[in-house]
Amino acid sequence: MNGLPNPVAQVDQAFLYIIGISLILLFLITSVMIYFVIKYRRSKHPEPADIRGNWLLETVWTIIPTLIALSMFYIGWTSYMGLRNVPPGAIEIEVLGQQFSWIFVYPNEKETENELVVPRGKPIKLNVTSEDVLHSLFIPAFRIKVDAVKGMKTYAWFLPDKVGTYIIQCAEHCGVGHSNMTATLRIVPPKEYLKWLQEDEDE
Ligand SMILES: [Cu+2]
Repeated sequence: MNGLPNPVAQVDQAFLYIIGISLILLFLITSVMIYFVIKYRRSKHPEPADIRGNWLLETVWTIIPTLIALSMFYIGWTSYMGLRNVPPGAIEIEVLGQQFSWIFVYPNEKETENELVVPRGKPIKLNVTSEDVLHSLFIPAFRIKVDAVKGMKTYAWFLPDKVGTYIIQCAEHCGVGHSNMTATLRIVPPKEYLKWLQEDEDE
C-alpha cells in the first residue's frame, strides 16, 4: 500500500525461508542417515573405513553450510531493518506499559487505556516505555515485539493496511496480572480516526 515497504511480508519471508531450509536439511540428513545405517550395517561391513584428509569433501561441507547460514543472516537482517527503519511521515503515538495495562497517548494528548486506534494507510510509530517493571508490547499481526523499559524509550512501527481489530498482549512476565495485560488495536478509515481523535475521552 502507498508503495511503502511492509515488514510483515519481509518477516514472513525470512521465517518461511529458514523453515524451508530446515525442512530440506532434515529430510536430506535423515534419508542419508537411514540409507547409511542400512548399507553399512555391521553384518555387511564389519570393519569401518577411516576417512581422513578428503579436502574436496571438507571444502564442500564447509562452504555450502556457510553460504546457507549467510543467506539466512541476510534475509533476517533485511527484514529486521524493515522493522527498525520508520518511513517518514509516520504518526507518533506514545505507549506506556504499567502493571497491568497499556496507555496510549496520541499527538493531540488524547489518552486511551487498552485500546489503540489508528487510521488505515499511514505508518504508525509507537514510542514505548514503562511506568514500572519490564513489559513487552506484542502485536503479532504486525510482527512487533518490543520491550517496554522504565527510563528508556524503545520504538516500533507498523503499516495498518487493513481495517479491523487485532490483539495486543504484554509478552514479558510482569507480575500477577500479566496475563490480563491485553489491549486491542483498532484500525479505522482515516476520516473516522480524525473524528474519533477529536472526541472527548470515551472511557
Ligand atoms: Cu506487562
